Amino acid sequence: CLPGTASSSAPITSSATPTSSSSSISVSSPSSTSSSPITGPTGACSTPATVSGYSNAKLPNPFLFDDGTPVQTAADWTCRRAQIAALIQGYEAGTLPGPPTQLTTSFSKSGSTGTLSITAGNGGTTISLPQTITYPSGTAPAGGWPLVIAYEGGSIPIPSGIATLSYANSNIAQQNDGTSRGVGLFYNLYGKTHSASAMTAWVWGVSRIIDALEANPTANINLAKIAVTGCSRDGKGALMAGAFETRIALTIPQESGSGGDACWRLSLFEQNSGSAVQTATEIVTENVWFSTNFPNYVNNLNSLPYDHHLLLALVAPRGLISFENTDYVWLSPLSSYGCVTAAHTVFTALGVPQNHGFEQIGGHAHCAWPSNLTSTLNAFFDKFLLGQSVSTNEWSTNNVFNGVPWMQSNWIDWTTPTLS
Ligand code: MCU
Repeated sequence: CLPGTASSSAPITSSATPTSSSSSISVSSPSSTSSSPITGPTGACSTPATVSGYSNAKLPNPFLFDDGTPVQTAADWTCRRAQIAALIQGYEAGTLPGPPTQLTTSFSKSGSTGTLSITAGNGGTTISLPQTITYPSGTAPAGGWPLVIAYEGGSIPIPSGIATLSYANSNIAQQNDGTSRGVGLFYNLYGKTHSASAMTAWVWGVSRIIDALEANPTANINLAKIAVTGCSRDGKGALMAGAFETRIALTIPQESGSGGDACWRLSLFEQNSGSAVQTATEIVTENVWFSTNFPNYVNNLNSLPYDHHLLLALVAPRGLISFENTDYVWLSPLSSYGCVTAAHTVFTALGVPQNHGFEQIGGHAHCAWPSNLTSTLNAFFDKFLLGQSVSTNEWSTNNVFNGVPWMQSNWIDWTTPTLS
């Protein structure tokens, strides 16, 4: 972690009557990234893992298909979104598997604590990834409790009336350093050499938690009101979960910086402009957040037919609010701002710019929550988890980019269509 890391979160207390349930299913459906057939401009939607010969120094246009034809409708976006998801897996994330061949789950509750047992099997090998849910007190709203899945517990204050699940993502895939490659429950199931990066393995785990919640209605979680959050490396991971798992209603990456909110091309520019930021060439040497394929591209970023604005755009039209911290140059403040600005064009094109927020300030330690942002955060919770009709037009930066100006026209060369 960066120097000065701290965290805080509001305690939640509750009590409830004991309940239990269980479910065991065998599944063979495809992953959440490649569900029912999608049609593209010429019929079937082609989703290659890579685009050969691609070269672009600017941020790639979200509104062009891989073959360069324009994205013009919301249905087109469904195909374009599938293309982007395939590209991100192909270049930097590795393959996100769908559900395992066997999934056995059960739920029991005692007081305010729910226990979700999850056993996943894949041709003989099984792993167990039990989860604990902490429930609010009182009577659940119609449809069940909203839930925040917080990577390693998260570092944001969670309002009352929301259940929480502290997700031990590092047990699913370890993230100590380069020696963590292939270590963790996910790799016990799929093998040490599976192409999924640690962050991709974490997404798989989040999806299994939601599978288990679906299979156990006695858990009483509102499946339409699930949020995910995490800070720093776990903020990068939370963004990946929101991007790939469409059952998540609200994604809250906190201080994710490079590898999260930031774009690879912009971080390199920021570094070349004299700021000591984290770049793609550095990040692949530090940890196992990206696939073993990504180092093949980090010295030729122009060849990437995507950048992280398109990872962020995978969340659209669902809720997304990113928080960044300009006190830490390593997080790439200019890159994060430019990248979310580029992603915002997709939310605008889909008619929901207010579903995408961004706040970037300093004055607090890395992953410490600045209380002056709580009202922004709560607006997103109110709208996406608590069923309230509130404004979420939350977008600001303190423009502390260490003397490097954000020159939008140098990076964004598209106009934003209306996709309807
Ligand atoms: C901001 O997230 C990371 C960063 O990418 C790493 O370079 C650094 O080592 O750790 C940060 C972090 O996770 O801090 C808690």
